[in-house]
This record gives sequence, structure tokens and C-alpha cells, in this order.
Amino acid sequence: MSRSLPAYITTPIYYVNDRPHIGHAYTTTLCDVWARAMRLDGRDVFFLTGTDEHGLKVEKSAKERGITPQALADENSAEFRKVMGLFGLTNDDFIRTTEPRHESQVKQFVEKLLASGDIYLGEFVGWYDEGQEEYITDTRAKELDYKSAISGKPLVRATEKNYYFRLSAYQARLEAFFAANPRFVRPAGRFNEVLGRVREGLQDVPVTRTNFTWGIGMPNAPEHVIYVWIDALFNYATALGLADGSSALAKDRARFWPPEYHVIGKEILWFHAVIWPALLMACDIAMPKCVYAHSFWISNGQKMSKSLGNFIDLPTIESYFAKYGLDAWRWYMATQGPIGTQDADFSPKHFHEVYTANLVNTFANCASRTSSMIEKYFAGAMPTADTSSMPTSNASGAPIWSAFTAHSASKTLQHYADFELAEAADTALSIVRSVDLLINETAPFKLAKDPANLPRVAQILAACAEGVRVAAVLLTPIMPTKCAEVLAAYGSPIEASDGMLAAARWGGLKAGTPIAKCAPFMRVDAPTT
Ligand code: ME8
Repeated sequence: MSRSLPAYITTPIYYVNDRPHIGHAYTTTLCDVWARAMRLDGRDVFFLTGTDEHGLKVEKSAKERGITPQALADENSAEFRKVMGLFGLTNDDFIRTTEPRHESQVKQFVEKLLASGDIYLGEFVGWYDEGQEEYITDTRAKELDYKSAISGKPLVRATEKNYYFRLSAYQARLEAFFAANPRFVRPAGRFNEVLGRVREGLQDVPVTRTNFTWGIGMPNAPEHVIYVWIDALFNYATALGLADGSSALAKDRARFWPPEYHVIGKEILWFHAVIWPALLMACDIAMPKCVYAHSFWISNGQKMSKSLGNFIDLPTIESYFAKYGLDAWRWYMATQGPIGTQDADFSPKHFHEVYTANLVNTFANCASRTSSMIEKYFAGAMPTADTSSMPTSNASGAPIWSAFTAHSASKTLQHYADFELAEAADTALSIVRSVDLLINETAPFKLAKDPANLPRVAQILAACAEGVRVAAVLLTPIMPTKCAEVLAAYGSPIEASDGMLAAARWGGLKAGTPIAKCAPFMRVDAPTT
């Protein structure tokens, strides 16, 4: 167990001009699974999420509603925080960019960059995507036929006297860093996109705006407001107090830097993979280990968007909680989501099929069959039997249980650590599939009809119970509540002092331990649409 090794993971900070929806829940849930897995492995985890509260969009939305931007930010940030609570998330902090602790540190960072000449005053003319509040390079604008890649609206030609970040000065250092760190951006396909754009040449980027006021004023030139993206990116560093290494916050948290993962959606990769590392280089701060850019949830093959009104919103998500439970939702997010380079279609039918196949027919069925038979034949106590050299199945060359589960457990943990959450889930579930196979092959319920077979039945059911227990340990980061339920029924809750691998070691369930009947997932009606 890698006790006390720090592990920092972040989500994007979400815009407060939008309501929380499946996309926000998705990224944050993935990070939560990772954070829980690393904590279970004994790591010293810091999991950060929060809200992005400045900028033109918030100023506009607030104006439309006739309230101040701060009032809008307070209201929607509170909504995000409340919603995150519903998903059983274990974030260690929730940062808001309107908090003094963030604003004062952003100013400190910017002052340093002004002093070093990395930020300078200049004039800029370029193609601007108003929806994204982002300048687009001339080459890229041409490729896009002068339309936004996100909204399809025409790009506008904008001129501004602004402060600029000398991004162009970091071209060579960034390229060298990327070459030396081939897993800096994942998945690999996304990294290739970034590298292609970087090779076209980097231009300096404006870091202030004068067309709105809702933001952090530039030190000594408050009519210039720090561009929301620069302000927002710094959240990952301000949450740990990095602007001032001698601060109480830094003393408490600086050890978490650098992040193991910045998890984001693909649309904001450029900021995280290029601008953020360059800003960090300029501030002399170590590079994050990985920027993981997942793809999008889509709906019936179409992008989910506010204008189409086809977002899986909170009330819809809550209807899934009511029908299938929170842990089933988390299972679907972790195993079926757009974690690779492909978008994933959210379909009620597919959700139901996955729930029934993996959770009802596999996980719950094994936990339930095993506990029922133990109750029936062994008075609800773990039977006494030696399973130390028992093979997992009758097939020739089948591994012995203890070796199979030890191998599966370390593979599962490695998958979690590598942010391969679907693979982690599948590896852990393969233990349950083996339990299922053992029951089907040996039919203990038939053997038990002859009392002479009871020692063999004891051995089979002891192996099944231990297999279910080990799988429940390994699946805890994805389904914390249901796995705790199974582990409690099997008389073996995870002790705080256990690491994941120690808790998953074969033989943890001692003979005589009371085992209660349990069925963690129930069959439910298929959706009609
Ligand atoms: O971009 N599928 O905030 P935001 C999956 N404030 N994930 C999705 C999604 C979808 N259909 N839609 C959104 C911002 N997301 C900035 C970030 S960070 C310094 C500043 C998720 O509220 C995904 O993680 O628009 C995406 O990157 C994020 O929500 C965008 O959230």
C-alpha cells in the first residue's frame, strides 16, 4: 500500500450561468471514483471541484434576470454544491473564483508575470468566438470557415488593447515537455490533436478584457479585467495556496501539487494542455502529470445543448436515482461513459440493460444466491473449509482462487490508478463471473441433498462468499453504498487501516462469521421509451 503518497485530482470548475446537468455530474463522478480508489489504497488524496463565476456570460445572465452577478453566482454556485451532494461525492474542497482567497492569489500570480515580462500590454486583432470567449488562430479560423466549432455562429474580427501572455516564448519548452511526456494528455488521440495545433505555431494570448467588468481587476490597471479563462485556470493552484509558499494554506496543502489528473471535457483541452502548462512554466511551478480529456454524452446521436433542450438534467437524473439507485447511476457513468475519444449516447434502454446484466444478474445474483445457500445449509455462518488451493473452475489450467483474486485485485487497482475506470470495474466483476461459473458448474444446491457432500458444499460456498467479498471491496469506489451493504451482510466491513489490496486478500472471511441474506440490486421494469 502506498500510504500517504499525495494524490491530487481536479474537475473543471463549472460556469454558474448554467444549471448542473449530466456533463458536470459525469466528470465529477469519474474523479470521485478515482479519489475513493486512491484513498482506499491509502493515498493522501485531495479532490477539488468548484465553480467558475466571472466573465461576460455571467454578467449578461445576471443582467437578464435583473440581479447582480454576485447574487447570480451565489445562487448557482450553491445549486452546484447541493447537486454535487446528491451524487455522493467526496471532494475535499469546493473552490469559487469569487472568493478572496482565489482573487488575491490570482493577482499575486499576475503581478509575478508582469514583473518577469511574461505579461505585457499590447494591441491585438484576431478572430474571436463570442460564445466561447476565445480567440481563434488565423489558420484555425480559416479551417473552421470562420464559424465557431462549438456553436456554428460566425467568428467576429476583434481589436483590443490588452495585456498579453507571451505564449509564443514557450513554444520550444512546451514541445520538449510534450515529447518527454507522451502521456501528458490522454487519450492519445486527443494529444495528437493538440500537438498538431502546437506545431502550427503559438501566438501570444490576451489575458485581460475591457468589454466587461465582472472579474478580477488587473493590478494597477483595474479597467482591464483578467480574462475569465486565465482567472479560472489558476483555481487549481490557488486552492493549494501556491501563490505564496509561506501562507498557512500552502503549508497545509502545497504537498498535493502537482496534480495527478486534471479531468476535463474535450472542448476545453487547449486551455489545459497548452495555455495552463505555459503559465505554470512562467510561474516556475511543476507540470501536472496528466490532463485527461473525455468526450461528450450525447442524446440520440445529437449533441446535448441548452438550445435543443435535450440535456439530461437534474430531474431526469433524479428519476434514475429513484428507480435504480445512486450506485447504479455511478456504475453506468464509470463503465459506459465517453471516457475515450468517442462520444457516448445516453439511452434509457441501454442503462436498463447494463443495470440488469451487470448489477442484478451478476453482482446481486451471486451475493444473494451465496448468502441464501449459506443460510440454508450452514445456519447463516461462513462454513469451515480449506479453499487455499482450490481452482476457480473445473476447466483444465484454471488458476487457484487466491492467485486469481490477488491478480485481479492488483490489476483493478492499477486500472483505477491509470484512470481506466471501466476496465477496473470489469476486472473486479470478473471475480463475480467466476463465482457464478463455479455455482453453475458444481450446483451446490444439488450436492447439498446428500449430507455426505456437505464438506464439498462448504468448500464451494466458502469460495463463493470470499469471491463476493473480494469483489465488493474492489467495487467500493464505484458503488460505495451497495458494496458497504454487501460487506456488512458478509460480516466484513472494510477497516480504515486496510489498504485496498490487503482488504481484498483471499481468506479475509473467517469461518463462523455470520452471513446475512442480501440482494443489493432488485429487478425493475424496463423503460417504455
Ligand atoms: O467550461 N458530456 O465550464 P462548463 C460530458 N468554466 N461532459 C460534459 C458535457 C457533456 N455533454 N457537457 C459538459 C467550463 N461537460 C469552464 C471550465 S476550468 C478551469 C474552467 C463537462 O460549466 C465537461 O467536464 O461549461 C466539460 O469540460 C465541463 O462540463 C464544462 O463545464
